[in-house]
Amino acid sequence: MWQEKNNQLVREFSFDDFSQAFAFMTRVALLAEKMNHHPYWINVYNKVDIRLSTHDAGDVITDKDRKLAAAIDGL
Ligand code: H2B
Repeated sequence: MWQEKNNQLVREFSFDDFSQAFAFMTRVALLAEKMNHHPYWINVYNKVDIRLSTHDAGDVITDKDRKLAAAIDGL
């Protein structure tokens, strides 16, 4: 589940392999573009570590982050 850490909504996703992780990232990227809200993320092989905050609001968690997190969970 998503956790609040250092003014970021964070969650780590694990997949079977890199291909699945990257496919997930592609879907998140399309969501992010649609919502005009973009993730900070780190991908290493089958793991995708996502950290959401709103830069425009001074790098804090806003409703935009909560909505993107919910949309990612809905994929
Ligand atoms: N993504 C995130 N995570 N935070 C923002 O403040 C933000 C963004 N701002 N995506 C958007 C784009 C802004 O820079 C554009 C100009 O709308």
